[in-house]
Amino acid sequence: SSASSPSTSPLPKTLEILGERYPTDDITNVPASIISKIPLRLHTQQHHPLSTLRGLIESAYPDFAHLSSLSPLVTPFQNFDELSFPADHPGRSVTDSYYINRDLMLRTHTSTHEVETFRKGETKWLLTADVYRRDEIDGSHYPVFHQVEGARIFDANANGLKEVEEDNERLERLLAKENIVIEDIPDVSKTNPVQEGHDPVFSEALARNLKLSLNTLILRVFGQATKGLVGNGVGKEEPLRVRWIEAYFPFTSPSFEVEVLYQGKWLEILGCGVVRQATLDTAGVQNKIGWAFGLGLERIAMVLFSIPDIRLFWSMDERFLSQFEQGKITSFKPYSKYPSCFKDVSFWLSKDSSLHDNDFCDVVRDVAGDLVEDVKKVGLPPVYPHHRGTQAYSQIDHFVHSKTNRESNCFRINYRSMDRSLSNDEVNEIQDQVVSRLKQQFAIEVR
Ligand code: FA5
Ligand code: MG
Repeated sequence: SSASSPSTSPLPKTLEILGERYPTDDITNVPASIISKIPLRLHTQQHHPLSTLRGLIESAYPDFAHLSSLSPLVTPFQNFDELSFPADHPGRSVTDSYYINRDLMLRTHTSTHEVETFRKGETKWLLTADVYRRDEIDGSHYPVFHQVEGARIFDANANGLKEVEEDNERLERLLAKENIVIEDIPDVSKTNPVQEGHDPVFSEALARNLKLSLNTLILRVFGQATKGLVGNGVGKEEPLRVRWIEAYFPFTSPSFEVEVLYQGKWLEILGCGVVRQATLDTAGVQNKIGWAFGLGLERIAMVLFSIPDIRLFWSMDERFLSQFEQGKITSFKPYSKYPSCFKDVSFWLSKDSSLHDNDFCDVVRDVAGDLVEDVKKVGLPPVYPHHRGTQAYSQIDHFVHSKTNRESNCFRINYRSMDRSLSNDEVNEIQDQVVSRLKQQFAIEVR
């Protein structure tokens, strides 16, 4: 990987994505560095850890449809409205999501495809895809990551309920034999309620089915790791610990998140719940009722394959790629760490202009690509030591100058390649490009 060439005009009239041209407009915010990731589809690349993990998850649901080829270009209507997101939900904001234009965006989650998949008549399905979110820069966040959506729907009648209850008994029996400790919570509660119009008995049975199904999946995925395939997980005799937590999603109720204890840390791996009936109604399957989950692949793959930095998934370096074999969970052996190079950018932001942290990070990523390891806001510049510790300036990463009403910001960029040593000249050149892009795109005055 290397830095992209200096960008000229930050906003062309059209953007080419997967061979098609799309017009830009006043809310376009998807940078070239993100567009270049769209064709890669890591979850389908043979030998890639994300592909192996996808296969492992699919093998736990052999009788489900396995989908993985849907375009990431979706309408905000599909991504949000069809899933009952309120009009003012923060996820819709240009600071959180990537927009091609007002009518087209990059999906922020695989739930985007629930309606169309149910509409096709699928009743048991998994869907794996790349998803896009604007976010901070560090070892565990990347603006592109991968999710697996899973869903199962049943006839909303006595036969359907019987099917769920029988499946629950089967799964209970199966799990009883396994070395797993589950911290459970009620299937429904006042704060995590049955949907209006749902039979409480059916809804509870569905929530149980969802939990049992996912506990079984987790056992398969993490149990694999504990059965000696990798030696650094929980010990062979230690039980696998799973914890269920109450959650909220606009498109499910009741809703849950699941965490797994791995190497002494609780790891959030998925969100799920009983599908909102509005979703199924929109999809034309009003007579069905069911559950869905959405699971993030990177976090699980990082612990299963001992991958220390989320950027490594995007590495083209043979020293990374050649370590993995399709279908096998093996520990990554890091090659040597190259030195960091820290550079600060301090600037004034005039009061009537704005620059979100995510805007800053996107500029850095666009210029530096994967040569940036992390970006942190740093404390007050030493020229104003008297501001330290006072109430108004207790937030150390930025402050407003009392006379000129301008805001001061300071970010520290950590440049480090995963593949080689960076020269000082090279980093200085990248840093210069970052600064000039910032000046070009935002009303800032570099200090
Ligand atoms: C969702 O995306 C929901 N669509 C999940 C869902 C599906 C709920 C179906 C109900 C029914 P959330 O934003 O919490 O929820 O993300 C789900 C999972 O994706 C998280 O548990 C985590 O494993 C992963 N994830 C989320 N954000 C990131 C990130 N920035 N980097 C890596 N993984 C992430
Ligand atoms: Mg979450």
